Amino acid sequence: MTPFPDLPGFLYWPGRLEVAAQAAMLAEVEAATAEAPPYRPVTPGGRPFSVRMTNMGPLGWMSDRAGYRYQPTHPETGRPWPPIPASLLSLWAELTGAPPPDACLVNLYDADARMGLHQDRDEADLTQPVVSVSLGDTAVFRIGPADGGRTRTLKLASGDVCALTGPARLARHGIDRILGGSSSLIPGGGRINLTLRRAG
Ligand code: MD3
Ligand code: FE
Repeated sequence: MTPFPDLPGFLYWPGRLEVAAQAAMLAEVEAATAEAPPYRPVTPGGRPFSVRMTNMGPLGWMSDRAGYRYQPTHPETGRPWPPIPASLLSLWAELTGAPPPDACLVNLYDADARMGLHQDRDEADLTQPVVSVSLGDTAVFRIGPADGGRTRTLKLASGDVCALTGPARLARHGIDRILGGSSSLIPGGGRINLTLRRAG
C-alpha cells in the first residue's frame, strides 16, 4: 500500500512477515552479529550515534571522522561483513524485481535510541530502491519529501516492511522514538531495522 499519496514510491506492507518468519530472521541476524559485532559509529563531527550498527553483504555503510561511506570490512575487526541471508535476498527480489542488493545495514535501537531526519544518498545509483524490515519494538518513523515539505509519522511494528522507490528514494526520514516494551520478539527488548540497498 501507499500510506501517503503525496509521497508516491513509498510502499508499505504492514505485517508482511509473520511471527515465525520474524523469529527466523532474528536468528539469522544474531548469527551475523556474532561474526560482525554491533558498534557505535560517530558522525564526521565526532558525535556518537544513539543507534548501534553492523552490516551484512559485500558492502557495509559506516560513519566515522573521515565521513560516510560503504566499505567491505568491519571497522573494528577488519573482517569482511557476513553474507546477506537468503530470506532477505528473496524478499528484495519479490518486492522490487531489481538486481540483488549488495548491502544490508543493521540498525540496533534500544528504547532511548533515535535517528535524526536525513536522506540516504551514499549509494552509487540513487534510482535503485531501498527495502526496510522492522523487527522488535515499534518505532515512530518520520518521513517527508526530499525538498523539505511537511513530514508525517507512521508506526513501524515488528514484521512491517517498506520500500523506497522512485520519487520517494530521496525522501527525508528518521526515527523519532522507540515504543519500549511493545514487542516480545527480541529478548531484553529493543528494535532491529534491516535496510537492503544497492550501494556499489
Ligand atoms: C526513506 N533507517 O538506515 S528504515 C537508514 O528504522 C534508516 O533504522 C531507519 O533511515 C530505521 O538509513 C528507517 C525506513 C527507510 C529506510 C531507507 C530509506 C526509509 C527510507 C531511504 C530513503 C527514504
Ligand atoms: Fe535512512
